[in-house]
Amino acid sequence: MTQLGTLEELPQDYRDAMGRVGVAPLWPQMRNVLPHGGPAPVTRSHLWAYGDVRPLLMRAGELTPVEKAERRVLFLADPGRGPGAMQATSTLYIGLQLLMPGETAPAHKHTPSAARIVVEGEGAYTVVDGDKLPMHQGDLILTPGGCWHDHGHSGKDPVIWLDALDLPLFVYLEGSYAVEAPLQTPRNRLDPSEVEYRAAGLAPVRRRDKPAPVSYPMMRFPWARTEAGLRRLAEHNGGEPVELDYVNPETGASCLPTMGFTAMMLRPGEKARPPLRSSSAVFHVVSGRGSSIINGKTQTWGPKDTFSAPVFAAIEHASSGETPAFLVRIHDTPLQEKIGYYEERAR
Ligand code: GTQ
Repeated sequence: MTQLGTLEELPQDYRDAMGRVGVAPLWPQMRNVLPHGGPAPVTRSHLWAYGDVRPLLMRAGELTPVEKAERRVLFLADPGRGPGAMQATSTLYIGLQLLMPGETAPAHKHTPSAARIVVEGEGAYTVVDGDKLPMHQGDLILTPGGCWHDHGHSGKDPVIWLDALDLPLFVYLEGSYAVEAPLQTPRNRLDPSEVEYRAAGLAPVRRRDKPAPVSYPMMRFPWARTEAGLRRLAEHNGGEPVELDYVNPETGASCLPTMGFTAMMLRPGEKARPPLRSSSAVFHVVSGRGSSIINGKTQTWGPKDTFSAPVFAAIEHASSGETPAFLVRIHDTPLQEKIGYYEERAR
């Protein structure tokens, strides 16, 4: 590989002149922005143990009233980017949000898309574009970009959920902003996951003058059905890895434009070695225990823990114990496919 010239080799008066005009030479930085052979990820794999984060979140519940926070969230900061980085990987923002009984988080809509996975507690709900979505443990709830959403809690115990947003992408685009509104008055009806899309593979017949809502027909994926689907697949797929994609039930496409979600089951004692992927990922443990070796580093996980994997990470998951482990994988493959980039490499 040719050794390229450095900035220091250039005369100071030339460097000063470039600075005054607002230009800079590419060649000293060429290999930084176009490293040979493969990317040089900034993200470092990290595990956020629920037992470490939960007490801090509960303390936020005492220190900061929800009115002063709007969203009472501790976000997961990638150690590869230094303290306080508002991203868990290149494109994924992940936060843990606390709502106490009786509290509400006001309605807003924003350009980034969000999804939530319920971690703890019963009785909370999110209202998305007028539909009241109950939040049970493990449920995946979408709040796509541009959709109004507010949160409420009519239960007795604190509720905590995990937020995933494509916020870093929108910040990069200089396109991130929100609009506020009063709390929504929910429609008096069950959400489409309980009605129109109650059975997998079936969608209501539409009329020409009332076409299907193709962008976001279903905002809630109840965990009970996801887990049942995984368990059944595990019994009948010849021992292959068990992973289901959360898709738009009208189109089969990813359920959000830039972020993808899958539910994984590891049978007791099972090891899984996914291909190297150009997408980064965050894994959230719904239940079960195990460990994942990510680029040589072992992350040992249990229920409600969350851990990250950079792009092209070498990953090996293994469950431990007598029961299966269930994880949700959050990734940015849909974005990468849309820009004609997504790559997988065999190991
Ligand atoms: O619940 O609407 O973690 O707007 C970050 C931004 C949650 C939310 C976050 C948000 C929300």
